[in-house]
Amino acid sequence: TGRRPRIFVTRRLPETVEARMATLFDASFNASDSPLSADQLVAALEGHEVLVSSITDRIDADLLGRLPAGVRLIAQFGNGVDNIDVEAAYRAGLTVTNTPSVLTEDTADMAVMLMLALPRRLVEGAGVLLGDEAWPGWAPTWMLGRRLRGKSLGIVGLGRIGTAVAARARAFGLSIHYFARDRRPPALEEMLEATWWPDLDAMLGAVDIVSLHTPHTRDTYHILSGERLARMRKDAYVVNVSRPELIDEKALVAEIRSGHLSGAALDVVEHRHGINPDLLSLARENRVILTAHMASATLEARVEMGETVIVNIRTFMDGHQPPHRVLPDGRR
Ligand code: 8YV
Repeated sequence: TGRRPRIFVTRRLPETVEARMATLFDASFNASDSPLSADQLVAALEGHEVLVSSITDRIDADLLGRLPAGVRLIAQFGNGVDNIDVEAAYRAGLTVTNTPSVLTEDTADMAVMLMLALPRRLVEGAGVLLGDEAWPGWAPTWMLGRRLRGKSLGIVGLGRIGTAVAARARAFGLSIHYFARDRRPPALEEMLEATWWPDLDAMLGAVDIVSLHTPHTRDTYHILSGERLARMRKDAYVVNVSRPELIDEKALVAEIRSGHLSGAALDVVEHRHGINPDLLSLARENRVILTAHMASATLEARVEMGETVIVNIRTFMDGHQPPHRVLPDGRR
């Protein structure tokens, strides 16, 4: 049925995804392993209708204003779309889609993995046998961490991923608390035995672990501000597999340094101007675990993300509402 959609893909994707895209579409790829600059992206999009973007593409109002007129769809390979000015895209008549759901379980696994790794000193323990000094062997007070069972978990944002984290955390004996603007359905609360806190400050003072599962928006920037981190319980932990912008990193470092917080496990950190050296020092001292934005990095998730991008493109190009359209706040 007619011409094949002309798509441009900004990053290399798993082989099977690229192959399917090349079969279904008139597809061009950025063949390098690095993101493109704004100028390169604008030039590359000439003659294309669809931009397949990733978190490493900054699609702001300025770039949107410079896009070739034929571009009609921005199909993000990813769940979060905070790299895209969705409001400006909407006003420019462009459709934006994302790939939710398929990465939920893997991302939740990563959050729980970090939640376990931190108090049980996994990274530190794994390093001991590889160190320069010979391991002296077991002792009764060797490598003592803290028990997870019986602690309380405060989830910020009980959406798809937050819910999947809660379900796992229950199996580890954590009690579930959540902050969200709107209370979630009673059936979900009952299933998770979850307690709703309409006031984030109040929840922060009541839980042992805080895990962030909310997108980065204007409203959530530094949602864990210095003031809020100071409100957390002594010896509490922070886990973040969402976006670095949710935490005031400097304040987090200070709260760990002062001995108020026990530590943090972060899959996402600010790195545009290099990673905060104080955060790296804390990681070297094993008070912080830093991983390299890999919560959805399974082959399965990345292939399914690619397939979701394909479905979004096909339905849109066939003139239908794509299944995962992203609208600006307050629009339907
Ligand atoms: C991706 C993510 O690695 O989907 C997201 O929001 O952070 C990750 O799953 C990345 O965003 C790909 O664009």
